Amino acid sequence: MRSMGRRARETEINEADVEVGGRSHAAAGPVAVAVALKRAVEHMGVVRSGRTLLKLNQTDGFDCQGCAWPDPSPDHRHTAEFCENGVKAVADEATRDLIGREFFAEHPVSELAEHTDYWLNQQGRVVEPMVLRAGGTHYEPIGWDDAYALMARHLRAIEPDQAIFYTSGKVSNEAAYLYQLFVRAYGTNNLPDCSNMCHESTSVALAESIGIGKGSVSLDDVHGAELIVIMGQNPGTNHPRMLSALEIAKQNGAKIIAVNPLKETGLIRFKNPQTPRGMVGPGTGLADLYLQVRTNGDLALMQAIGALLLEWGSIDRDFIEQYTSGFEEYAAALGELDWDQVLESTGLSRAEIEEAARMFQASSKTVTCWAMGITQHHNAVATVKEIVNVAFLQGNIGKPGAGLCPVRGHSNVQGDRTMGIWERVPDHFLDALQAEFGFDPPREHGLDTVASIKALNDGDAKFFMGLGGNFVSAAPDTSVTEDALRSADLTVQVSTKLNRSHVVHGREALILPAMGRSERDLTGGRLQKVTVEDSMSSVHTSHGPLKPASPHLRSEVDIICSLALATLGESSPVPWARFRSDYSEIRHSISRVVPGCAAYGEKASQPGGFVLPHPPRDTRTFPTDAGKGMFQVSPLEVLQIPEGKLVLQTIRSHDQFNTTIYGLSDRYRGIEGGRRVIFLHRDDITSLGFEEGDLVDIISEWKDGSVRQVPTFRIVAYDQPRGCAAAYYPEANPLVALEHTAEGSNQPAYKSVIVHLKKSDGGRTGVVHTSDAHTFTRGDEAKRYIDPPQLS
Ligand SMILES: Nc1nc2c(c(=O)[nH]1)N[C@H]1C(S)=C(S)[C@@H](COP(=O)(O)OP(=O)(O)OC[C@H]3O[C@@H](n4cnc5c(=O)[nH]c(N)nc54)[C@H](O)[C@@H]3O)O[C@H]1N2
Ligand SMILES: Nc1nc2c(c(=O)[nH]1)N[C@H]1C(S)=C(S)[C@@H](COP(=O)(O)OP(=O)(O)OC[C@H]3O[C@@H](n4cnc5c(=O)[nH]c(N)nc54)[C@H](O)[C@@H]3O)O[C@H]1N2
Ligand code: SF4
Ligand SMILES: [Mo]
Repeated sequence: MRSMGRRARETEINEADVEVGGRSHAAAGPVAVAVALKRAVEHMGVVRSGRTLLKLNQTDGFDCQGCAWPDPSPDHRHTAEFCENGVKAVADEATRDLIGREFFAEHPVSELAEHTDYWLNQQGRVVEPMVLRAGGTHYEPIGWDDAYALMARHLRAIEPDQAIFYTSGKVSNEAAYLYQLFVRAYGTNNLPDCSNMCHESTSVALAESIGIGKGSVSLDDVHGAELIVIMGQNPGTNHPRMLSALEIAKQNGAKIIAVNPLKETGLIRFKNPQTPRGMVGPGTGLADLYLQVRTNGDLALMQAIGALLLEWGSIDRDFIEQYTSGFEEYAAALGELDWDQVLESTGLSRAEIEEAARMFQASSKTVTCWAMGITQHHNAVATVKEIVNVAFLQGNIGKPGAGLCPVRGHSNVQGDRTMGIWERVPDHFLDALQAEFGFDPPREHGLDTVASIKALNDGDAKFFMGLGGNFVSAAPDTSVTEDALRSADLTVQVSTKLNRSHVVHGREALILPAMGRSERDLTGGRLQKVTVEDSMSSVHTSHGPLKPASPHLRSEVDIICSLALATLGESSPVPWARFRSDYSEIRHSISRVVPGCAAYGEKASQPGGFVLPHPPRDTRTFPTDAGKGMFQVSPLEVLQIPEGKLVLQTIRSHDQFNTTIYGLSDRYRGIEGGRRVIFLHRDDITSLGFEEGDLVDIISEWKDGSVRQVPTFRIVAYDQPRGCAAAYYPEANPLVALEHTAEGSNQPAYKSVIVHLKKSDGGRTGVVHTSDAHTFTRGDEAKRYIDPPQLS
């Protein structure tokens, strides 16, 4: 394989190199353009970069592999319709660095397992299917047919419910539709996905409150809003083009409230690289009010704002009467709101909360956006319901310029759910599958991500397949998740790049290399396209311009159909071979099975695609049991942080996409060259007896007496409320106990872990190998208890 020599591919993270500077004062601007171009050229070269980026997010091109933020309508698209992180995502996939059999022959799996996800990803695209035989030390090449036969043998030897089929949210609608179809035809609903770790709390809460688990706004609504509230989201890094939408809104007169414990540069000022004002001028100020809420204080904040709006009579009585139910109970509960608890939970002053409420009062069109800072807590479902309650109060659903805007993560995570990737898909969906194909899909609910890990560890599951993603690093409780994968008979990863889920494996393991979004898919001898859905329910087509990284790659559709044929045989009632050779056949079937998708292929192919129906947004119809928008009453529980402890949240740096670490520059927060840092309030550093720059181990303790520990994190002072702390994901994942999940959604509560710090013994500075990057001690007889909500 070609070793490019343009970049060192042998770089590990040497934490001794970490440099701490000041926070940036504006997001994007010329630096973002420079960084993006540098990364593109390093990975792809000049010509390939140009060819690829001109097709990114264009109607005749491919959908960005990055986040799920929507594209502007076709008549408003620029030639360069992407952001720094979109370029990084493309460059990471379209890299000319390749790894084949020589690489795997040179590196035993035990050696690969020593490396971080950062190093593994740098090695390049996997170019042929590889197998790790039982007891083997190295991955070896395997033919595609032999790989399918191996999987089929395993799948036939177990009960369908002993198999787990994970999906990550980059998978196209066509592949997602076929995957759930295969899994259900095989006989199980065990379809955990990254959404279980991402916006599950949103989906559960919205389904109960408004009858549909998706957001209710379009990009035009954001542009036209009078007030935009951004809660628990860091768009400058994770949804950078959202800043362009916010800029338009500001130019139209909108106000912005940011709710976030951390001062995030991307919520403060934006320098739009597409305008002179952004390149050389001051840029655009974003947040008019920045509420540095204490971690997990959002439920209390929304209750308080609701209470004030009620007190002031600033409510839309007609909307409440006509479209909602449960108002009396809600108003009664808020009438008894305990302001001491509100102030304790939020860490804000009453004046700050009143100022926010006045901004709600003054706005006739409010959009509320949120992401992981809301969904990854024990009470996340309740918090989302409070966001909806406030929207109901002011009638901010189903009118232009207003609505609910959960901002999704992966570029097609929402589409995958629409296509049936869901362990608890409703019966009407299964009925439609049955009518279309004539088999009886299983009706019992399947396992979500957390339950899958338990099932593997308990010996109730034996087979794990990941369609994309990096389950081992993304899931909580790294030790427990690693044990789970190791206990499987066969683990299969359909992947583009190497990651930790390939080196922590079952008794046998397969790596099946798939084509990426940027690549031309000629499966079945014709140019195939796929479709995706963004965070605002808009569906459109995507097809890549590049020659695939290797002739041995297969499309995800091809892999699923071939696996289905090998496992279920030719007598399967599903026309797998036909689907494989012509993806428009898949779209015909989607038209008949998936709600809202009539004439799917035709509509998706129009320039800009089409928007899926959303009854509350479109007609203020609420498909709940009562046919109304449901006010929901939830208790206010204050997250107690015991003396000497901190509440730790785990976040993304500016130079990663989830578990894929692109580089070591978290520019906006002033961190360069390393990742093992813990952000603390300056006064907490002192009161805990440390100094800035000290190396500490982070420890979490649980009710069952188990203890989790990650070594050598450097203390960095950062602007945030007292008692709060932040560290990067996935380095901090070993601290999150598997059972520490959100009530009602079972989503890991990655953003509220009670921890304490201990001075490091200094033994593991420098390069910290993943394999010794955490310790896990099981509880003994004498159980130690810590305060709720750190439950287990
Ligand atoms: N470049 C890049 N883009 C991405 C991703 C990536 O890794 N890199 N990941 C994609 C995916 S899958 C997702 S889900 C999204 C994630 O997008 P985000 O949700 O923006 O990602 P996080 O880094 O988890 O940041 C959460 C934010 O919530 C804040 N926060 C934490 N706890 C609380 C709280 O209790 N209350 C409030 N109000 N705020 C809180 C944090 O300070 C942080 O600013 O991004 C997507 N886009
Ligand atoms: N502590 C903590 N943990 C978290 C979070 C957090 O905020 N804090 N966030 C959670 C969230 S929101 C999410 S969404 C999950 C993410 O969990 P995942 O979606 O499982 O993880 P990713 O890192 O996005 O997956 C990256 C891998 O996907 C593969 N890949 C990339 N592109 C393609 C493709 O086109 N096709 C195929 N087949 N494979 C591809 C590559 O091999 C790459 O290594 O992590 C969760 N984990
Ligand atoms: S905002 Fe998201 S989808 Fe758009 S170019 Fe950037 S990473 Fe890609
Ligand atoms: Mo996500």
